[in-house]
Amino acid sequence: MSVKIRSVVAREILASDGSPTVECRATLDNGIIGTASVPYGVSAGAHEACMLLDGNRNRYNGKGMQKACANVNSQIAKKLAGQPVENFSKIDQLMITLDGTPNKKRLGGNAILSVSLAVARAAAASKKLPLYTWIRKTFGLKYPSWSLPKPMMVVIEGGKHADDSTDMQEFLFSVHGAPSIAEAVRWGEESYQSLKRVLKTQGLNTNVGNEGAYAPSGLSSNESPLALMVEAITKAGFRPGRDISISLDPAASEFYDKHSHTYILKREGKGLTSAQMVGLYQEWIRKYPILTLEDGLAEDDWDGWAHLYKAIGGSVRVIGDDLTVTNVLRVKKAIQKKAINAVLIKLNQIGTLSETIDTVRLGQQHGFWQVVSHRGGGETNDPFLVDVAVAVNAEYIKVGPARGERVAKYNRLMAIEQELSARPHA
Ligand code: 2PG
Ligand code: MG
Repeated sequence: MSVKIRSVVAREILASDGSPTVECRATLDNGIIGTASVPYGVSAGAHEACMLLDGNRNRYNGKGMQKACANVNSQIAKKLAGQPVENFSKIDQLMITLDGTPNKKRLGGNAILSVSLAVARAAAASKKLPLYTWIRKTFGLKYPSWSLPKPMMVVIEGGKHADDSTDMQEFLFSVHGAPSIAEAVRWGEESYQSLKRVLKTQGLNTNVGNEGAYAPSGLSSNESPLALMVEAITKAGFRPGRDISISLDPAASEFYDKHSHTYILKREGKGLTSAQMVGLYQEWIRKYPILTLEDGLAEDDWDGWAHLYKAIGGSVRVIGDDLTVTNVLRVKKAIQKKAINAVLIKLNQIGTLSETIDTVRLGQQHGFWQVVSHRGGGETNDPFLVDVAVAVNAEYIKVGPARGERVAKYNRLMAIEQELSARPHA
């Protein structure tokens, strides 16, 4: 007998920056309940699914999400009541069709995703399966075994995520040499703490930005974090490049000037062309143990990306984030342009679980790494992204390293590791 959706109810909750976001509770006709919430980004890409905001300046500076909640509680609730949860893709498809726009701007990507995730969680609970197992089964994903995602931790942040820090948004530790995930998390966190001591020794402050990473003011250049990070890894007792490497997410769309077609690096007082940016990254890759480069160029600088990939794709993973926005159409274009060999995955960039899995599948068919990511601005304590990353054997999760809403993800990942070691054939 199939299990059907009885109701979906959305409400505003607060995200990590103190502005509202959407939480949905899905109830099935067997009484099982699933709850999930959606995050949002501060440096969101222009091609992401629409986050529907109320726009009422008298409430949360226009950032309320009552309209998105109302769309769930009226139109979506009506459409989904009585739908069997076994056919999960149909549920997402019904919402996509009901919305009827290419970027979900009528009902809101935030409204639709909250329902997609809450129903998924209820469906998994109803089958008495861990969420990650349910996702793997439901989408017919076949892998020889479980291979857990490793931690990619933001340790210095700037750009839109902090004031008076680097122009580039994120400098990260990617931990790949550890014997287990719990150990990898420890190595990453100890290196993050070690970086604090290194910064203090240099007379730099250790205030943190949106994602719990240090955001020291007064850094002399965008390159300066790299040497500090290598020192921190070494002083923590690990081998740079062997145990822990460096990842970069400049989020270059944020400092690209469309009029002059240059990338404005205020720290250096310079404007660089796309080709000069590629040259800069090549130089850094020669000097530091860099594993991945995400959004090294702006989201529509396609020719620049092709050039970038040609120059460095043989030695590092070139990740699309704002470029590809977890969207099959954008990933297809990136494949055709030979622009990337890795994809950042953010559920709210596309707005349903099914479409997220489609994007992962396409990337994996091309041998691309999958990095499932938190959002910089408004995260919640919901660790849903971790279950997705586990279900698809993603190479990394980009999260953290500190603040409750971030460590919730690592705590979930470590719990899954324990669970799977107890029953590896789950
Ligand atoms: C990014 C993210 C997450 P935001 O660019 O990868 O770190 O930032 O959520 O602000 O877009
Ligand atoms: Mg990014």
